[in-house]
Amino acid sequence: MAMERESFLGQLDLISSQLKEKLAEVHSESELEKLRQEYFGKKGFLSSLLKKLGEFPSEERSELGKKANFVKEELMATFQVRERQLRYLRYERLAEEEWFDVTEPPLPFPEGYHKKGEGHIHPVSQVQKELEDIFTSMGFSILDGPQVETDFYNFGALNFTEDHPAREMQDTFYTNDGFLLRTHTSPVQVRAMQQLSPPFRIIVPGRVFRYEELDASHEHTFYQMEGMVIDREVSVGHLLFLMHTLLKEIFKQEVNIRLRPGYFPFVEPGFELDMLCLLCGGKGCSVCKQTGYVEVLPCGLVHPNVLRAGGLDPMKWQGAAFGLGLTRLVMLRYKIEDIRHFMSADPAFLRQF
Ligand code: FA5
Repeated sequence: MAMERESFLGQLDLISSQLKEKLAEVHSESELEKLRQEYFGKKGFLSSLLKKLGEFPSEERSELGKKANFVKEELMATFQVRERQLRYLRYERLAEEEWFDVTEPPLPFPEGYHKKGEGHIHPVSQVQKELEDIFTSMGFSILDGPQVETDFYNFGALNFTEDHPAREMQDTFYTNDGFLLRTHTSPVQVRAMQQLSPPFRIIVPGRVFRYEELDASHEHTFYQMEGMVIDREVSVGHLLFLMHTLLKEIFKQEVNIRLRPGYFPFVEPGFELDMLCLLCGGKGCSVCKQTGYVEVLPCGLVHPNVLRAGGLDPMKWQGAAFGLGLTRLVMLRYKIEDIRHFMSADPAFLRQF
């Protein structure tokens, strides 16, 4: 016998409330997987009910179909939230179990790796440390953020809509369970806004990843340093002052810069700050792709949607942010002509710095 409209809606309601109750009671990922099969599997409660849609006349079918899909999507979203909570709890348990002794002395370097007394800090870490000193002297705090990120922090909260072509410029590596390797240090902008109370100034040095075609200036794994100022009134003037100071201090000389419009969904207006290539003095080489300038500092004023995602009211707070290509800056400073040297296992490369 064909199903009645009311009975269909009643069952949909029942399935929805039952599943929500059960979700709250599930305490392991394996129990959660069982529940997924029970409800969303081929013969699951929800899938079986949805199959019955075919028994309704077409005008009722489209109304009921819409309702059922809405409920299904809502349930799947609740499911995902629970899934993340359980995974997070598992990671927390792991972190507690897998502690190690940070005070243990390191193993000695292999024989012949470097001569006695020759060991030193990696060039990227050297420049990072100098930048940290410059910024902390200007009242900035240093923050860190996860390298394995969620789509929300890496893209969504930064005003990249689901299908926006700007996502293509930052393709990345995805894990099987829905995480990604962060493509920039900008996700920490939103994390900082959620955790600190404004006004504040932060820098975020860190490792980032991209699915890239490799060449002299592109690696799949490299370093960036984010900077962000949140205050009542922040202007492009503040941004320029900060960036000019930073470049002058790092290169210990006056630097020749140019500003041009740049597009990033999370700033408005957005700019690209380029610096005259110190490797070729502007004549053109492989690092500046024969243009004479190297882009070092994309920046802009924080977009109101990003302030909102961080829980701040754009009518009360303003922000400026920049994303320094740290590895490229190190290349300019030490006149390294190919970024791929950083990944080479040859200790002769690192001995030079
Ligand atoms: C960004 O990553 C933005 N998050 C920067 C930003 C922050 C803009 C805050 C506005 C406000 P972009 O994709 O251009 O932007 O990368 C930033 C810098 O990282 C580049 O200028 C460049 O110096 C460096 N970079 C980008 N891709 C690579 C790569 N594959 N290898 C090495 N360095 C890279």
